[in-house]
Amino acid sequence: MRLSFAAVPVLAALLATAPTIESRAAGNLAGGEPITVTVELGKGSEHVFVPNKLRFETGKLYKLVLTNQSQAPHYFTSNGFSAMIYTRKVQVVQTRDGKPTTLAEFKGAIREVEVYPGHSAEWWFVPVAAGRVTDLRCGITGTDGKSHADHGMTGEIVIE
Ligand SMILES: [Cu+2]
Repeated sequence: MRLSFAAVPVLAALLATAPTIESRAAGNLAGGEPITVTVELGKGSEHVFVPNKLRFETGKLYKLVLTNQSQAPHYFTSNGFSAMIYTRKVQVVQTRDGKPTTLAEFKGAIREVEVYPGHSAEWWFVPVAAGRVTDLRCGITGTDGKSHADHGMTGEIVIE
């Protein structure tokens, strides 16, 4: 390939920006120790999120522990939330011989996690956009034909 003289400054400018891109990639926001936030899915026989108002900050790594100590399975679903975060992983951890053991990890864009009674899942993410969404809900339909969201299992998420 032959370069004209006019192209040389452009190429030099491109090369000059290359180390910047590299150093940005090295600064991994999804690395390091996470801030742990725990949300209970269901409280006894009540279909609720506890707490039902969550607040996060952009650029920080969070470990959102979704724990279900109730008798019914529950969803943690929010399309708005998933659109404002970068998911590092969702994982299932079990304590074996007193030590936490990771059973599985899921990567990629996730917008819904279902947790079964007596278990929990960890959603590791970094908020990348600020905003407020009120579409957190559990869409499971109970025996009365109503969803858990109809019974109040809804919530708000604010990212600052
Ligand atoms: Cu539910």
